[in-house]
Amino acid sequence: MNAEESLHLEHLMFVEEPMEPGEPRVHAAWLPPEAFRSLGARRVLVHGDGLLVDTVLNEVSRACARYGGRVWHSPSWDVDVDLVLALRGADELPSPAVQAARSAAEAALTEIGGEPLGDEGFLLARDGEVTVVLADAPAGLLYGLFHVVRLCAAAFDPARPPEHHRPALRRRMLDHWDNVAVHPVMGQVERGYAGGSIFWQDGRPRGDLARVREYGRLLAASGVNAISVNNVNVARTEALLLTDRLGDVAEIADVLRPYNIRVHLSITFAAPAVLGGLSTADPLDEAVRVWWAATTRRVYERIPDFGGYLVKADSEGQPGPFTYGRDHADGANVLAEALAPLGGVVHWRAFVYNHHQDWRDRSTDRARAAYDHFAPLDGRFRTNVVVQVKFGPVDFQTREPVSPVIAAMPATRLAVELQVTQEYTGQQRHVCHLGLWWGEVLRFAPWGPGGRTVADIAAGESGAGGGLVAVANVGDDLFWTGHPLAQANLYTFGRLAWDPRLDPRAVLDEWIALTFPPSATAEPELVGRTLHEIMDDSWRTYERYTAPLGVGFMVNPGDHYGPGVDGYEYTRWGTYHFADRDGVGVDRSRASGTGFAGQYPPYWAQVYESPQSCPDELLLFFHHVPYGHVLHSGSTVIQHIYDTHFAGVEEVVAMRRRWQTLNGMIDPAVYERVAERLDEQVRCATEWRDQINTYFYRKSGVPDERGRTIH
Ligand code: GCW
Repeated sequence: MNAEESLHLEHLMFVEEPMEPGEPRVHAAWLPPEAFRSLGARRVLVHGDGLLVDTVLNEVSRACARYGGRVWHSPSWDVDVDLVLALRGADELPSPAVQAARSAAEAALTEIGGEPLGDEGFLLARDGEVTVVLADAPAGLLYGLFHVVRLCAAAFDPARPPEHHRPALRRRMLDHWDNVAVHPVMGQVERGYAGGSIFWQDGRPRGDLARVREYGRLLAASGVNAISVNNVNVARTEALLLTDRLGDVAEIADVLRPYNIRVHLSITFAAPAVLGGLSTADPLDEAVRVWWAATTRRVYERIPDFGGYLVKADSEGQPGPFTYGRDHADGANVLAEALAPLGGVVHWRAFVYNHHQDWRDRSTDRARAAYDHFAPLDGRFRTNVVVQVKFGPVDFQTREPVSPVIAAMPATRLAVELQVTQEYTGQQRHVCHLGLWWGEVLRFAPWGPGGRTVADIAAGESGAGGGLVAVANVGDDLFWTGHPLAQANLYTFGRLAWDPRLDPRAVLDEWIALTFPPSATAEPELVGRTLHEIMDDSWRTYERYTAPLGVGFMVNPGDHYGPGVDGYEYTRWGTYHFADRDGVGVDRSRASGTGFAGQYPPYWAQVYESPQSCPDELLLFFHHVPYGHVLHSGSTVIQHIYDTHFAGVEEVVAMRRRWQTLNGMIDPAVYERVAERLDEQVRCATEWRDQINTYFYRKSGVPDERGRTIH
């Protein structure tokens, strides 16, 4: 590729203008102008009114201005069009042809079941030469528009049958662990691997609302409809967002509103005392109730569509109801009562455990903690409380079983929390595409195969569930996510939250086609294939070269990056592997261990109880076994450790080789950034392999069957 061509590619992949004069251009992620080519070359009529309809209109206008199409806003036109985006409640259209297409779409809707489209759903149907998108509410039109963008030319295929889309989960939320003031240890963004915060900087708003708007656009195109704007660990400055600094939150809400994104806030449970000057934050104290009610009313005066509060209470040093001898239901309910008349919800996190454990104490098991705290409270939470449960019982490890809490609270609205930010999965220096893993989690059936799934529980009966939440992975980095390929994790989260049944590989295809649009990519097929080869299995590759068989937490303490086999073994955090000369793993059986396996409904309780029936990939999570234990795969535990660690590094080396074949075919800035990170991934994976293999060789004294180098 010559310099001119490469400049051309770069131009196509970035948003057209720097958002602020003098600032470098920010990568357009999955919404480069090129992704709008097919839409932008057409004649489009937008029919309906309202803030979100204006957003649709703006998007279409921008695309048409660039690619030569035309756009009309109804109703006074008698025109021929290729695409109609219409609200069902809006008036008849003057153009007989367009009105006929609209009526045909109505008929198609009746034909495919006629279910209501709902607040966010839409129908896409063809009539003759016209594609029609119908929605009951403006948000549906917005999602319908992005669906057309995703489909590209296929949206205009005459043979395309009508399709009806509505989100399976009502709330699809990202939690930002962004601090307003820089935290002395955690920095601007806790567990952030993409630079600073897009919202906050050094104790103040970052002030780049154009960037926030662009973020809202990206999220809307993925399906996300809620965010919390500050860290769940709430320090003094962040506490003030609820009161004195509420205006800063309102500014963000104003910018995100046109993209159907509601803003939530992490609050400190101690607020009545630290902000309100009360002598207590006891949730059953009358003055405390009154304070929460009044404070919440003031929030809604400023932000009428405010989403609600997110709370980490009695967890890792955050204040909570325990101080007053109350429980989590008491704590959540006082906030819920304040929010209920205003339409808000409380997300109350179930991530509660003893973080001052004595490693000598074998009776305490961190994996049990969330269930022990929360399952007994089922039925006690108000209906606008959502108990937010991490998908696994410990802490976002590369491999964990699904948390038993998810099946234990049938009378409570539950949200499942995932981690898009790659705290334990390579920190956006490693390629680790998480879609496959999330797909497995969402399809897991806690009562046994064929039963309701994790996604069903998060969706709830008729959409009343708590939804899906994830910790965000973006920052003020030029590529949003540090590692450009980590953008795919963010996109995939949104799409799976919209429809958990989607095949993560097909979602990756969407992301590839949008981010590397065929019309702007040399050899798009090769690029697509190579990206799949690199990304599809990358989570499993990461698992292979890090902690084996579900044991978890063999990371460096503090920053959680790189191997630290015994890093947490003698600490207070409750994350141990118990490796000795004979074997490794945590006995969590009922018969001889901590009893954690018994927290599952009978089917899985039985499967996990014995090393014979426990799936290989979770063996060391549930059992302490000798190194010679034979897995279902036929390999011994020790040989499995060696084999997977050698294989994992080979796979990363192959990833890097594959990436090199794309040099010159894609945006050079993306190419370089990923290339740099792959070098680091090879280095780090090698370190993992050598430390893990050496550690277990030294412990066990068992040599590698294949005689490879172990140090
Ligand atoms: O995984 C741990 C992280 C903490 C985080 C905590 C949580 C925000 O290491 O940094 O704190 O989880 O989920 O609250």
